[in-house]
Amino acid sequence: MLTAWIIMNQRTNNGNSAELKIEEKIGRVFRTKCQSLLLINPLQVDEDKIDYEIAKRKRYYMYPPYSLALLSARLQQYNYKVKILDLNFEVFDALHKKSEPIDESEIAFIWKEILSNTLLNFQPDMVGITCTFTMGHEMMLKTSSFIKEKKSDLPIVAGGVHVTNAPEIVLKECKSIDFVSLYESDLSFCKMINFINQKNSREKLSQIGTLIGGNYVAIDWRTPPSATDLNIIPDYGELDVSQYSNLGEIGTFRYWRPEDSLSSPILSNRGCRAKCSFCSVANFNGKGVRGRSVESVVDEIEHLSQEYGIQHITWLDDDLFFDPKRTYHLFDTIAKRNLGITWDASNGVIASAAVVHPELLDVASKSGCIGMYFGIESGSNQILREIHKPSGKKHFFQLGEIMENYPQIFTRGFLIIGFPNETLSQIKETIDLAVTMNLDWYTVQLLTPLPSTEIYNQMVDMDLIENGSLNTEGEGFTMFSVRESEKQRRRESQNKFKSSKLSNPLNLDLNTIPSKAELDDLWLFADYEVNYKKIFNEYNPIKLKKMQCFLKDISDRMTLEHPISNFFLSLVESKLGNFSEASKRKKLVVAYLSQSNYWDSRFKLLDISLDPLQQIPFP
Ligand code: B12
Ligand code: SF4
Repeated sequence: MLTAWIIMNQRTNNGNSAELKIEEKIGRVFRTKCQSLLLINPLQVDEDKIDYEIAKRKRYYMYPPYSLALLSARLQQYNYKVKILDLNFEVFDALHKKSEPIDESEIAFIWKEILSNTLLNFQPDMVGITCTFTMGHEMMLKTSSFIKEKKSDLPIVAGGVHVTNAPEIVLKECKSIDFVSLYESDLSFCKMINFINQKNSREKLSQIGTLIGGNYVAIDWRTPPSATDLNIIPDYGELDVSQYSNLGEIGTFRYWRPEDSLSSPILSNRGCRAKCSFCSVANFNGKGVRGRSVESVVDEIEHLSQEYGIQHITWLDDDLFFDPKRTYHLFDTIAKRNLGITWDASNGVIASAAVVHPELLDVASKSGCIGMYFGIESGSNQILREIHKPSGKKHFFQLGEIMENYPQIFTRGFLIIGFPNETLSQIKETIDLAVTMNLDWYTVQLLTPLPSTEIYNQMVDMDLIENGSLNTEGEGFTMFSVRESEKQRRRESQNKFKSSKLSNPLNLDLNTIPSKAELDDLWLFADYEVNYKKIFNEYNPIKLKKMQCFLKDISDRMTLEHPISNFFLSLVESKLGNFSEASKRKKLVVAYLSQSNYWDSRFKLLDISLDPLQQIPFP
């Protein structure tokens, strides 16, 4: 099967015939005018994968649907009636109110009932459905099919990053979806609705895909919003944005901001200056970066604070530090307007941008920055070149030094292992780099080949993944359905009582290209090397305080019964002089190890001795 983005490029000269065909299909699907629109955010996790205990610990992401609120604000400018239904919020809200675990069928019952009632009461003329993540594919399909079962003639349009990256797969696997709205749809979707209502000519249609006679047809020329078009504040309608952070995670620095502070996302820039081979942003947003006006962004923060009591914001930007003057002005205005908010850059800042303009870090810290991720990915120059990373090792080393000046900012780095043909020696370079940079924590991930990216095509050519497939299941390179730490926990529960013959994969021949199974094992060892090992020699009280907050979050909320995090938490507590807490954690470590062969063998392989805890008395 040809991949969707190739087809779309081929069709660029074919605009007119595609337009005519799509016009004709719009006429068939939309039989009446389209005045009221229901915009739906489906459940973000498959019904059968939701774990009641994990949900109760607020471990799932819980972002208000920013894209739908933006579309709503814009559609209302044309006097359309819009309602946003966030089924993800509704399910987790219901789940949090339950005192007993609920199963897959009950979860399905919750969202289906709410959706049925909304269809009945709101009586929309069409439904728009969003899907950002490939992992959301199944639930988008189920939600659309359910709508068509209820109302077979109700038109459905799907949009979002995943839909754009794999439009043909989406339409072929889900016949209930009539059209896909491609790329940034701020303007194009309104034009489509205006066309349906005979307020636009056909020539204005853009970024629409559909199946006609089983073949994928698209109008692929784009009308992306300009920087000025972006100056619009999302309208969440009846959604209570203040409730989201009570149900799950927004951003990744929950443990380092004031407890229970209300949080919300915000977007200031669209696009990224770079074009990393594993990332789909350049394909989606096109070349370059467009920034909203500083006033518009700060007005939105003020609105969030006054309307919903938001105290913390998470930037959705891909390239937050683009245009140093504007960025400086933005952070400076936030600081001067005294909005009393904190913020984090969970998505990652380009390391070279921060190193070349350290004044941005200064003003960031004055404007309330408490957490920053940096995209590092690899410590191998060769891999950094191959993936077109906009920063090199020299930037990363410098960054590590500069960030020592901002101890109040929790610094994190993204690392990837498992690039095509990546050797163990290159993986070790990544580990060494991370250790030298000494950021507070690193997220180590196995490479995920996303449709529409350069690396996806390379891996297809190398027969590592199947072309045209979402690669969401199976033993090969798969999309992340759970985080790596959760994957390890699953392996642990399956192997708790088995004696393990594992050897430390870091001791393999340095020229080895680890298999997928070896990478799964390597993850734990790499995670240990870059994150935990350094704690033995850490005595800086601020660093220890950061570790205390983070390790508590891992041990008590993120993954329970984790002897490694509890071991190091015990060590940190004793270094901070909190001996009773240290001994409580020590007791847990001993208990967890005695219950699990899996952990016992890993402790031995990682060479973790309980000796440093000997001085701590048992409670
Ligand atoms: C913020 C963000 C996050 C946040 C969460 C955001 C959220 N809402 O849940 C966090 C930090 C948690 C996150 C995590 C991850 N992310 Co992320 N993330 C993003 C980011 C930077 C911005 C998304 C965003 O909100 N954009 C702003 C809004 C306004 O844009 P939008 O949603 O695209 O909406 C526009 C259009 O799509 C369209 N549209 C959208 N919906 C609809 C609906 C209709 C009806 C219509 C007509 C139009 C339409 O119109 C909107 C206006 O133009 C994107 C990159 C990007 N630029 O897209 C990556 C991105 C989405 N993430 C990505 C990845 C890989 C991940 C992770 C898997 C990383 C990891 N390995 O752990 C995790 C998975 C999270 C999970 N669900 O389990 C990939 C997704 C690829 C994919 N196909 O799955 C992206 C594209 C980045 C990349 N590397 O290529 N992410
Ligand atoms: S710098 Fe980040 S957002 Fe930009 S292309 Fe690379 S991975 Fe994507």
